[in-house]
Amino acid sequence: MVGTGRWVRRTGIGVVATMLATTPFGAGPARAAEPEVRLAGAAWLDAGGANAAVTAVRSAAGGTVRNGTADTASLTGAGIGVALIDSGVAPVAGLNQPGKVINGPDLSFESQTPGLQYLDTYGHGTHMAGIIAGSDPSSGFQGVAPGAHLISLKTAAYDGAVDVSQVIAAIDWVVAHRNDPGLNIRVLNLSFGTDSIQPSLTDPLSFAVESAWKKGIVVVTSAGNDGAARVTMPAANPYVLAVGAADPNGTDTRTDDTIATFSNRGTVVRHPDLLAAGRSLVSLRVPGSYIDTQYPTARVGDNLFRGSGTSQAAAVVSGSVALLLQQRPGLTPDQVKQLLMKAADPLAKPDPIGSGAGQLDIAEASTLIMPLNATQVWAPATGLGSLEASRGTSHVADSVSGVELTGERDIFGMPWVPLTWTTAARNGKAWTGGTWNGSVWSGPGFTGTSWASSSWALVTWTGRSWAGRSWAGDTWAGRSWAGGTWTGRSWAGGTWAGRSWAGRSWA
Ligand SMILES: [Ca+2]
Ligand SMILES: [Ca+2]
Repeated sequence: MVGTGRWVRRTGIGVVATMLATTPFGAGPARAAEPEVRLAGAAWLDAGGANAAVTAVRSAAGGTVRNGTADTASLTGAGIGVALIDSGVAPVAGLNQPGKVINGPDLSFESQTPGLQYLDTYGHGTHMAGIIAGSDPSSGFQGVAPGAHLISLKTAAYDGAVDVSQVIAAIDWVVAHRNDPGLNIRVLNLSFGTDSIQPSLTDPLSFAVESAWKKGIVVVTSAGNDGAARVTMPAANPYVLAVGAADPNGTDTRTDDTIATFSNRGTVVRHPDLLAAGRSLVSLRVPGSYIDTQYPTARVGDNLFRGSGTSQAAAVVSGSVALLLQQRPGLTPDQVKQLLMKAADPLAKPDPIGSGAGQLDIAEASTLIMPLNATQVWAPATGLGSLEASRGTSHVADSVSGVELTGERDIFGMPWVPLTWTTAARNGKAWTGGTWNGSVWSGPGFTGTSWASSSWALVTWTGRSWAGRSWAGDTWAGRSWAGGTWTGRSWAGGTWAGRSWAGRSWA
């Protein structure tokens, strides 16, 4: 049903090897044999059974939130919308209840394939969604904010093919629709990063997340999984939350916690703001998805899946922010950032660069008084830099012609005009109905709980039509993801490891 040759990576590097052992920076640690994780205690680390993740990820956030003198379990993130720009969300148990997931426009290459729209053929987005807001009464699985709702923006196809222009369009949509009826988007989880070395002051992706932040959306980004002395883009933007991964080392106590080996350290100038648990987190599985078939040993029971990465760490933070915002809806993004950093627990072995303020402690953050002066005063981004530079080394390619999408143009081949875009995006007006950057990307509005799709009438950057046989027949390949950007890099998925697997598909 999914992934049968429609989207194929042709990097020339084995996908598994790419995911586990190579890094675009050449300095990261090989993570090929992620050891079997068998842990006592720490339920979120190793479920060991269908019910073991029950409180699970909430514990990873640093304890149960205290809400004044009220019941400590009273905060669930209810009423808070968390936008998730990722590979879509599958309607698996825990995410399929009415109102849990609202689909924004499907901006991925799979949007033109009926039956795949909005769905998560990769498996990554669903894993994030489960950590942030999953809630399955039948199994007991709960994410950090089980009462929050998700707004899913699918941008990546099953093999991870995605262009930066698609991600920017999705961010712009979130800003434009944050206050639509029923959405109340206060948080944006973006477990995505390129190896752009363009300064954050000029990088368009950096500008996009900064614009969202300044419109009141807490943007949570992952620092990257290369163990490198840098953070990926857009975590490089100084306003947003850059999240690194902590390794709980198999125990609930934090005294033995360290920075995960794969977590990017950054520099004195820009490094993770804080860490959250990011090793071997258990969340919801998408049977038959790309990661499910590629990493079957990561399965935990039938419904759960284990994953590591700064992606997962970011998702833990996003859920936690939803809890804080339910408790104190008036908090600004700057105030949220300061509360989280003030409450964070320094590691036993201090590392102020790589670990930032320390490890997320949502329980303490919920008790701190609202900061009076939390305003960040970084130089504002201009966004006037290069779209091509924002891609770093990641490019999608037409598998028939081999033509890569490069240069100052989007997936439709439309020219990128920085001043026009920044003027509109800054004000949340980069979208007009279903049109973005001069092309029709989606339908004009919601139909039920999903934003309507639209046929992509225009041609691609190679001049061929999106529609028809060529599209459905393995047209696009992520062959130029030489840096392994998607597989554990762009989406910061990190390592997927685990035990046995019995084949199963989902439909
Ligand atoms: Ca520990
Ligand atoms: Ca603390």
